[in-house]
Amino acid sequence: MQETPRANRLHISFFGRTNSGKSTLLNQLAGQQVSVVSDVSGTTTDPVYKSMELLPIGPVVLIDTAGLDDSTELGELRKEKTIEVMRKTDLAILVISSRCTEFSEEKTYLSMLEENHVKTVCVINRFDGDSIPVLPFSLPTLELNASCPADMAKFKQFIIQNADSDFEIPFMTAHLVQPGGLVMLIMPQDIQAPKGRLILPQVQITRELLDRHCRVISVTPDNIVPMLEILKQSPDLVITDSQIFRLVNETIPSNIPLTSFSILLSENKGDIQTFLEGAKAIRTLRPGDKVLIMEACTHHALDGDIARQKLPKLMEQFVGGPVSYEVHSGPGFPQNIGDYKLILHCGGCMINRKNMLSKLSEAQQYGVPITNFGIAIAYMNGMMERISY
Ligand SMILES: Nc1nc2c(ncn2[C@@H]2O[C@H](COP(=O)(O)OP(=O)(O)O)[C@@H](O)[C@H]2O)c(=O)[nH]1
Ligand SMILES: [Mg+2]
Repeated sequence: MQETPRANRLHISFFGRTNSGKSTLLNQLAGQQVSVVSDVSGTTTDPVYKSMELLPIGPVVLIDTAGLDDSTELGELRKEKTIEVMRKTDLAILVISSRCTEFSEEKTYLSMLEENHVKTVCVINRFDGDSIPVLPFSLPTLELNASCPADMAKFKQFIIQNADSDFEIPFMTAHLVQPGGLVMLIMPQDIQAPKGRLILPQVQITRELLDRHCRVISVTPDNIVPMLEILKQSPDLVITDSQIFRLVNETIPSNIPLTSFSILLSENKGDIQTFLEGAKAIRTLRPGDKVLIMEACTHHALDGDIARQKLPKLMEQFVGGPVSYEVHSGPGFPQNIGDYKLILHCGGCMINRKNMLSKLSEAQQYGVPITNFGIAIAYMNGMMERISY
């Protein structure tokens, strides 16, 4: 856990036809051979990821993609992968070779990028001795020679200028507790907790609170009461795993502000208003309605799994009969999302903000309400008035 999680890095992706010099450019920028460079079209197949520090932006991840003009059987699959990458991209770099004489392919890229609301800049890769083509679209553009190390300083500067200056990951707790405040974290280390480490939201929130000079105490649920008894003051804020919201609600005095890791994360990853609105749709569910339970990453499900057992059980009690739920893991939604009455999404600690926002807008486009696990649990336990967000 020493590395900045990929989800908190600015995602910079390279798009463009095969042999335009994308991989060469990425390798030069990263200062190492990350992506295979070759003049055989379609050498880069799966997207290639390289994390690095790009100061003053900070931690970034560079993503190399395959060209869309690859006509092999795998072409269609690559297109899907390309779209998947676009949906998490904060800054797209469209690489155009100076040898290019017509720009239909580039226009296809641009319309796909626009559709996915991706900020885009152009690089014209000047192959030796070539003149520079005139582009039929206007975007911030840099000319360079991808195989020339001396051009990399210009390229870095170009990226820095065009990266969103507001990319800073905002604090999740600033509106709930002041520096110096006392915060109690309730973190069950049950069988689902990974062996020997804390999960990402717990690590991130702890780190943020320490950065903000709060005083942090962590307990498992059995130690809530003993800890409260020895404290000379009440905590200014309690942050719990949302799976035990109900128990914590019964244990923590009602005058102490209470929230959960996933609720704090949803402010940071996406748009909490959309999730709060989405939660209201739970009330309209009827037995048999289709509900999509969406996990961003795959993990081995254990007994008591939140997505497969806890949430379905809670929903069944709330709705008054079993709903027809489907669990889907992975970066994107399944094909048929219009069929669902509701989407319950995990906290999304492993995906970046851009990725979550893309999903919210896709759900919105299909008119399907979406909320996240923590808010759904709070809602079904009648705790919406009780929680702070
Ligand atoms: N002469 C020259 N060759 C380049 C330049 N950039 C890339 N190449 C070559 O063009 C071919 C394709 O480059 P690559 O980076 O793999 O392109 P990609 O398919 O867009 O990733 C390779 O043989 C590179 O060595 C350049 O600026 N000048
Ligand atoms: Mg390549």
